[in-house]
Amino acid sequence: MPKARLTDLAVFGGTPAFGEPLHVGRPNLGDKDRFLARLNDLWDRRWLTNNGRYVRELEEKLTAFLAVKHCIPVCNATVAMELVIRALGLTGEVIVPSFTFIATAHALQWQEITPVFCDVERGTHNLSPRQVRRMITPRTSGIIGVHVWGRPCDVEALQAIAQEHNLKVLYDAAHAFGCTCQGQMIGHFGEAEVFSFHATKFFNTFEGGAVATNNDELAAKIRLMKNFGFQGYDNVIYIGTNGKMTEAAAAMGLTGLESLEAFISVNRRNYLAYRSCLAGIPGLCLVTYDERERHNFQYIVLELDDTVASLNRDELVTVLHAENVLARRYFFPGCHRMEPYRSLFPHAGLVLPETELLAARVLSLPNGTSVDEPDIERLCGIIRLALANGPEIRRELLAGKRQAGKYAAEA
Ligand code: T4K
Repeated sequence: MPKARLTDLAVFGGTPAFGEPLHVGRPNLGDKDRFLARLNDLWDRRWLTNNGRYVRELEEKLTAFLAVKHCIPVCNATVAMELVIRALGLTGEVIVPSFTFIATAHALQWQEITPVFCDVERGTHNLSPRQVRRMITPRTSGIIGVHVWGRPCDVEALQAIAQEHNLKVLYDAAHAFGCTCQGQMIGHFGEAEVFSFHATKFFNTFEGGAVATNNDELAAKIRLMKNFGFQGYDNVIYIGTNGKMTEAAAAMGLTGLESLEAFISVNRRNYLAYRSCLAGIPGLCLVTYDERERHNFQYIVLELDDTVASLNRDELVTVLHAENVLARRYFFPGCHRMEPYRSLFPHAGLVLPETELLAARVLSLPNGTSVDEPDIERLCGIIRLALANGPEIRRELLAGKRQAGKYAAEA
């Protein structure tokens, strides 16, 4: 039954709309039997990792899918970024958005390179080329653009800035597998692009990632570096780490690739259902995807402008969580407000007004193959009901907080 009255809402004591939590980031799974057959096979062959048959097959398929020269599977996107940053010889300062997952900044700081947080554009949520120019210093060696929600950065403008200042550009394409930019698959831009195949991503290998590049020399370095620098038995010719993908992960990837188009079509169907169910709510807007490009439609991202809407983002998230809809505040509060960056750069927020605004307004809703249209209708009905009754809900939430405070004081 759709919720119609205020008292139906769980924050007012009603029964939660969903018996089981509805997560953001539930994995998309391919054909179980195909996956288990691959597991049986690798088990029988006793080949579990170290560039085995499935990793090589996955590499071939990814390279063909993206039509790039190299797409090298690795254990996760964070290590992939660390490898590329090191292989490119980045030093000093690298310009990155703060409106990203913390891994983008950590991949630099881990190697004692300073992430210089740059503001994003409100419309695209991506690095603002105009602001990038302002952050360049004599110590800058590179720029990391993040294709947030799979929507491409302004790759032309970033490339032009890089050329002008002799900087290297690489992209964190963690969200952007299967997406295009000006008709070209993401994977072709900058010196290299890094994908995440984490369980929560549109396409997953449990944990995993890949480095895509058209640069042969860079690819050769990455291949060495992800396997401790080994060239053949007993011969280490370069510094390295362990960035290898396992055979079980590659088996998952090969299985997922077979269902890729099905994942996209479910995501797109869901996205369109959200779009029609949420149309016309004052102060609420759903992030859009450019119709001329290919997208994976994985991210259902809302921006709630509380100067217009009757509730702010955090109040709406509280209402949804009470209903067992575990909406997420990606990327709150912004990397610059997390450690160690908060202590290192306590005033970074002063030059990040758009980042701060977005971090306060944005929320992500569930998508993928574990969500269907009736779920979406029910979920959007709650959002509509909540935003139509903002003042009453705000009062109730405040009263609840006061109660919680009172009990805590008594305890
Ligand atoms: N760059 C960007 C822009 C990124 O977004 C990410 C990762 C990276 C780089 C780094 O990529 P990797 O090194 O991870 O390959 C999650 C993911 O762990 C992370 O990969 C992702 N971005 C980030 C946006 O989201 P958390 O800490 O929010 O994850 P967690 O554990 O809260 O999981 C999210 C939800 O997914 C849960 O509510 C439950 C559901 N879930 C999760 C897993 C793992 C499942 O239903 N099943 C599962 O197996 O970071």
